[in-house]
Amino acid sequence: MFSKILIANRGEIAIRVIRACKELGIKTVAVYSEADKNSLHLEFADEAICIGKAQSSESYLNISSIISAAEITDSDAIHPGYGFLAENPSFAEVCESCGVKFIGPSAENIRLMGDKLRAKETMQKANLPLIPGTKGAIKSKEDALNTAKKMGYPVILKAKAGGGGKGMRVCHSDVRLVSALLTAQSEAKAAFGDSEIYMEKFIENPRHIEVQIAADNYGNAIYLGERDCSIQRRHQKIIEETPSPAVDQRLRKKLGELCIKGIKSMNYRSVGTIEFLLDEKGNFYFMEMNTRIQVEHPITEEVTGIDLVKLQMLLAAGEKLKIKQDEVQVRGAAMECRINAEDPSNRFMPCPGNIEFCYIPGGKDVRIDTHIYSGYAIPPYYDSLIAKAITRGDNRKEVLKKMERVLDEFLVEPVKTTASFCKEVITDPDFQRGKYHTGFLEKFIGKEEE
Ligand code: MV4
Repeated sequence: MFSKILIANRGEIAIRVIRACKELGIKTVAVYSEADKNSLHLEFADEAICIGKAQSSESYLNISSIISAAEITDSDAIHPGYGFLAENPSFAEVCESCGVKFIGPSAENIRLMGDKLRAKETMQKANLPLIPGTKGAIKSKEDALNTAKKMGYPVILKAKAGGGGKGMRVCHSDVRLVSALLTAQSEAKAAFGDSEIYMEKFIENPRHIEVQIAADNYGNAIYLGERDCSIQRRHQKIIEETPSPAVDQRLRKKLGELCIKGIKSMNYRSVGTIEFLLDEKGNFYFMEMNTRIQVEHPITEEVTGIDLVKLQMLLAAGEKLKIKQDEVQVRGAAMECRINAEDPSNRFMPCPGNIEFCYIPGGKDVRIDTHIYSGYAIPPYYDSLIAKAITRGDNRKEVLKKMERVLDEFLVEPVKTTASFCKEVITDPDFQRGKYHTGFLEKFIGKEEE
């Protein structure tokens, strides 16, 4: 096992990773930007190194600063958290060539899944059903029009190098398609340095279901149930839960076993997530794979009892999976509400600034992953997630009741947060019945322009 891990991240996930290290007896190195000098991850780590200016391009995304910090501190591995460098195959390669273990899958696997078309092709070969769509990138506007005609509207344009909704466009007619293609291409070029766009049939009102998997170096792989991540706003998840109200034992097994085939076919070795769309008829389709630990991983931990961050580290260190599929048990239910420093009454405008007072709720079966404290100033440079409220229980009803209570108790003064909005969503009668899909939030906040 590693003796010292550098955490190349900030906020709640840096703290989450440090906790796992401490419990495994591993020393920790925090890195931080000038804007994060009062952050708790520095306090909790054994060592802390400033890696640059507030802008993430000059700190948390600066590969050479991070590698230098690892070398100076004699760290033997780097945990990238989520976001920033977590799915950057070049970073994973640089780590390996500097003799520092990247805690995640191989650079080759990250690169393969980062190309959304090659990812689909890989999973199709392993028998996963795909959303009908183009095999390659769209070559011209004529190509786009012909393909849409064959496929039938509505269609969706997606960036080959994309994921998570950036550069996506839904089209209902020829008139819109040509201009949508041009905008999608330039957005993709700006965001990913790659303008290639592919087309899929647009699935209306699907649920977003993702399966957690883990695999070792020795051909062993397990799935750890699913998460329903359909409650999103502008492709940002707000509420996630497990099990999904739309997935029964049979579907869970089917999805899980297909995921195992998929990851075995690419010799995947780490934890990871495979995303599916589930349509109104119960058909499901592979969408993409995430090779990182995800924001919402705690709900899976709460129902399986497995610490996914520790597992990720053990797998990176070359250890064997100790648990077999028939020993993975999903018990009860869990939910996560993301508390963002945003104003729900003003188009979710980020509200960074000073927290004069905060109260973090607790109690039985409540878990709050956060980096905030009374007196902490939320910097304006990074994403607005300030806490994750996680509840668990024997069943969904208990989880919901507990979450309501937790959201009421969550106090962050005078900063505006999404806690009250999350409460409105979870107390909605349709949500309470588990009847929701990816378009659900439109009902609350109206259709917003891209
Ligand atoms: C789709 C889709 C429907 N059909 N693909 C959203 C994030 C990214 N991972 C892919 N996403 C979607 N892909 C096909 N073929 C629906 C979504 C989607 C979505 C689309 C438009 C507006 C909001 C959405 C919320 C969740 C998922």
